Parts: sequence; structure tokens; C-alpha cells
Amino acid sequence: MTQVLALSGGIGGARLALGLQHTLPPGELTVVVNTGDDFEHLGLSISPDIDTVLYTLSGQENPDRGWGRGGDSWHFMAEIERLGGERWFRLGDKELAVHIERTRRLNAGEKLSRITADFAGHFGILGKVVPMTNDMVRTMVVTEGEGTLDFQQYFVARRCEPVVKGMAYAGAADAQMPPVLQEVLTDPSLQAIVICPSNPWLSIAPMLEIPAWREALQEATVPVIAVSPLLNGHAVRGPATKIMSELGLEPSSASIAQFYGNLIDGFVLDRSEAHVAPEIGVATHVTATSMKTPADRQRLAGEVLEFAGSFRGVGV
Ligand code: FO1
Repeated sequence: MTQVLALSGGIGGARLALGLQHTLPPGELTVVVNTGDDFEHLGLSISPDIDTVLYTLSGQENPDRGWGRGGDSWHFMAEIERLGGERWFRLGDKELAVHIERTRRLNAGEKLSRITADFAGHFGILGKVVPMTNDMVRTMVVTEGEGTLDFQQYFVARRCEPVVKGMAYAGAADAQMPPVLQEVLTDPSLQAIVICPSNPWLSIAPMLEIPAWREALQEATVPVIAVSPLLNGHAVRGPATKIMSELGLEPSSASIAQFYGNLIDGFVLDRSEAHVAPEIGVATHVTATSMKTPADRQRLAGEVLEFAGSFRGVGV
């Protein structure tokens, strides 16, 4: 039995994680999930990316929105609105149970990694889904004109409209890696680490700012392969290229590879970005990275694993 570790944010990353889950034998995938977007809302502990990964890997996602549960109802939100309560961040009825149960267990002193593992089990997921840390890390967006915003204020309440001047990851410098991830990273059967096509600045950077994570990637003896989230100079979803431009970066896969720098051994990019492949300082694999169908996801996952396998014996 081998092991593959995938680093993921929300929907883009979760889709490749789903492809990996279908491609690998049961139990061989561990998905590490960004918790920089986590926040407290209406007294509840919300972990948006963990939930997106749980719903996607168990086939319960909302494919249109990319967040929340498919086929959810909205009675709770309707009542909150009727009471004049907060309505900017929407919580569906089914997912409310997830937030309430997570909050109850966190308040009882349990670790987020334990709770997430149990939820994954209840959802029938055979691999591991693990938060990047059990400690509090909060992604903050430094904006022009509106000061520093909490991630969900920027992302949902302000719809990513403010111009981004920089990012901060509060708590990351002191955060630890959950012990279960140390076990996976030191498992001799670990074959590859895959950085899924999530937004590098919003979803992957919070992990890289945790010293134990940066060291783990730097010292990894297995290939670390990143997949670019850009197609034809645009992110399929979300503000990646808007943020890149605002940070003074060329919105291309080359800037993303540069962001990962010497942490990665290989880089997968879409055919529409092939012209920047010569600018990328590590081995590249150019292919179709769009993941509209299950067949797309599995083909891409298979190619990523094969590309990782091509480093075997080369020494990374
Ligand atoms: N995104 C929105 O744009 N609007 C929402 O009302 C919203 C609610 C929401 C509830 C639960 C959840 O797990 C995610 C939710 N998201 C919502 C998505 C989320 O804020 C972001 O997509 C992620 O944090 C970025 O990966």
C-alpha cells in the first residue's frame, strides 16, 4: 500500500483530490486542507474548505456554487432574514448540522483533526482528510482603502472587490502540524506530494507559512508536484488572477511556479499556458487541466501521478 498526500483549498483543489481518490486504491490518499478561511459566524465554527473537501469526496457537493451541500434547503436562512439577522454568509440547513456538531466538539476540547476524521468516516470517505493544523490560523487580506479584512469579509461580504496590497496569515508562525500528518510525511510508502490547483495566495500560502509545512516540503524525499489553477491566463473560479495583477505579478502559470519556487520538483500546467513552460525552473508536464467531468478529473489525476512517478530514482 502506497500513500499520496494532496494539499488543497476549496473547490479547485477538491476536484483534483476527487480524481486522485478515484485513481488510487482505497485508503491511499490523504488530503491536507487549508483552514486559513475558517471563522466564527453566528456562534458557529465554520471550516469552509474542509467542508468543501468532505462534500466533494463523498459526492455531496453543490457542483454549481462550488461550496455548500447539493440539494440543501434554506429554511434557517429564511428565518434568520425574517429576524433581521446576518444574511451575508449563507448556511444551508443540512450543513448547519455539520457546523453545530463541529462547534460542540471543539467547545468540548476535541481537536479539529479528530472531528474532521470522524466526519470523513461518517460521510463514507476511505482516505484521510486532515486540517493543515489544529491551531488557529487566519488569512487576512490587506486592501487598498479598506484596511485589513478578515478573509470571509473580503471574499464573501466584499466579493473580492477591494484591491489587494498584501496578505497576512495570523497565527501561522506558531502553528503546529497535526501528528497524523507527521506520520504520513515520514511513511516510507509515501510516493508523492501534490499541490492541488487551488489559489496559491489564498489557499496554499497559509500552509506554507506554517514552519513545519515549509520544512516538510523543502525536505521531502518524494516528488512535490504542483498543478496550476490557471487556464489561458484565468482562474476557473475565484480571484486568483485579479489578486496576481494587484500584487504586481504577471497572471500566468510561470508566476505561480515562481511562487512555489524550490519547494516543488515538478509543475503541471494547461496546454493554453504551454508558452510559459520554458520560463518554469522545474520539470513541467503540459496537459488539459480543466476538470469539468469525472473523466477529466481522473485523467488529470492519473497524469499527475505518472509525472510524479517519472522522478523515481532521479532523486529529488
Ligand atoms: N461563499 C459565498 O460566496 N457566499 C456564501 O454565502 C458562502 C457560504 C458558505 C457557507 C459554508 C461554506 O463551507 C462555504 C461558504 N462559502 C460561501 C464559500 C467560502 O466562503 C469560500 O468559497 C471559501 O472559503 C474559499 O475557498
